[in-house]
Amino acid sequence: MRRASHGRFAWFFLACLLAFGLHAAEPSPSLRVVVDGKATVFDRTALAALPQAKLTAAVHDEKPAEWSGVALAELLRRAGALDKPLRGKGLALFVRVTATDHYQAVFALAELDPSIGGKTVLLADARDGQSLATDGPFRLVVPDDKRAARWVRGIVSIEVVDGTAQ
Ligand SMILES: Nc1nc2c(c(=O)[nH]1)N[C@H]1C(S)=C(S)[C@@H](COP(=O)(O)O)O[C@H]1N2
Ligand SMILES: [Mo]
Repeated sequence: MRRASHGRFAWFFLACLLAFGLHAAEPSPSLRVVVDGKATVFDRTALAALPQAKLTAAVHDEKPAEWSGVALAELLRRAGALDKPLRGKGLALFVRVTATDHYQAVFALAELDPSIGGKTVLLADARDGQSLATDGPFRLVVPDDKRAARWVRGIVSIEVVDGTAQ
């Protein structure tokens, strides 16, 4: 009798340990930003520490929503790109955004450089004050594009790629 209840306790203890271990091992949603081959990982906490931006925009004919997050140019700056106006070979750099479903879209880094294109591209983590669910945790919002094709959902990485060719 005694032994049985000890046994049950041991199983319960092991189950708790396993549940805790699995929970601790579950990665917090994050994205990789790669500049000059160097990766910086941003999770929600790291992104929340960057200057926050908001804008109102709609996908297709949907009701406009308020999107909030971090300007893509600012994120790239924190990861080591766009620290100064692009010149020379920098004008052939591009930014490749990759999603969980392997969807990919690119922007010229010059499009995003505030001294050149100054295009508004937001890395959003919330819509109307709510965290993004299936579209997230991070997606792009590109209000000046005519179609929402580059509003990449479920972003896993953002890489600055050298597009120069001889
Ligand atoms: N990861 C991922 N993002 C994506 C797509 C996709 O297939 N996969 N489709 C794009 C296209 S073509 C459009 S029009 C918008 C649609 O955004 P919505 O799902 O919020 O309507 O998402 C864009 N982002
Ligand atoms: Mo689309």
